[in-house]
Amino acid sequence: MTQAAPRPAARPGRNDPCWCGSGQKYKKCHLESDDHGATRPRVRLARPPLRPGVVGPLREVPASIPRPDYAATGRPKAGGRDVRTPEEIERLRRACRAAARVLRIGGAAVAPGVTTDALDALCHEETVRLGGYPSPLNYRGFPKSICTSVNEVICHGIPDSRTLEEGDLVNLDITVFLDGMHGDCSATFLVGQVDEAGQRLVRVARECLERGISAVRPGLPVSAIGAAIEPHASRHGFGVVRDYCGHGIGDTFHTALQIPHHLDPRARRLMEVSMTFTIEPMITEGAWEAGLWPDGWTAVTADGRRSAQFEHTLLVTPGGAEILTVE
Ligand code: EYF
Ligand code: CO
Ligand code: CO
Repeated sequence: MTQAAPRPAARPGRNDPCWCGSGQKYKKCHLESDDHGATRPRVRLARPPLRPGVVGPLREVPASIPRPDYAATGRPKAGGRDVRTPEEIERLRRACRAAARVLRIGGAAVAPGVTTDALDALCHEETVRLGGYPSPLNYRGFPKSICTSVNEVICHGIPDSRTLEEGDLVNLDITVFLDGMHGDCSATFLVGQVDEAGQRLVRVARECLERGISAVRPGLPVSAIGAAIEPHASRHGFGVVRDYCGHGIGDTFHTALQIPHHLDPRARRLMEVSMTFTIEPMITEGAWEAGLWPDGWTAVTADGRRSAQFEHTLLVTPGGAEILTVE
């Protein structure tokens, strides 16, 4: 792994090259995220900022495996219903079970010295072995089969040549398209020995997902989910990312339904029996504000502190929620 360029004490001018070495002008690159961070007290980070590695070529999926509509073009069709038929739910169950299995296998391979690209290869192979298509691959042009989000990366980290280091946090986000349905789950793993604060962040992120799931009930607005999550994160001094939400899921990867993880009273859509969506809170050690790497995919915390996330695909039942992304 190459060392990240440190943020300089004095900021570059708007039209100067960015401090991160991207080659872009500062105003097009880190100016906005530096501004977010500047609204809060600066903390000295225990580690250098993460820097992108080399991204390998697109992986092949055998022609015999059914693909989602965007596999060739990168452009998914818009829309998709949020309430599913019993037959659709059975197919979604199978996709979700496969995703949970791939996540378990990928997670077991997390260790210092392993590249995120090797985790991508492993998860890709297992997905294909199960007869599935790795949903992220070419979804809106995404170049890899899973997302690997390390330390300050909130989500959509691209697997690359960087090796995991002792003390890192890494989220593996797996979505499998199988039987015409997408099953989506993620978990954050500790790489070797992680400091107490990192362990607490991961524990609280898992608890936030659990609290969100417990708030699912037909007849309640989806805002009940964020209302259950945000106070738990706040109690621990953690932030809840607002720019990325849970989503309706089924025969499309993302329907129009959004599930905020913070308290957002505008999220008035009522939960209904047989609705399917994800809950995937991203919990930060510090500021909830996000920035974007110049690659256009990788979402990072604006202040460079760590983020952790867990995700399940859920079915709304008469009594609450059933977790579909289990083996
Ligand atoms: C162009 C992507 C598009 N989006 C969402 C596309 O729901 C997800 N995880 O739980 C999820 C996973 C992926 C995803 C993988 C690729 N994409 C990412 C980032 C920016 C973007 O805009
Ligand atoms: Co996911
Ligand atoms: Co998702």
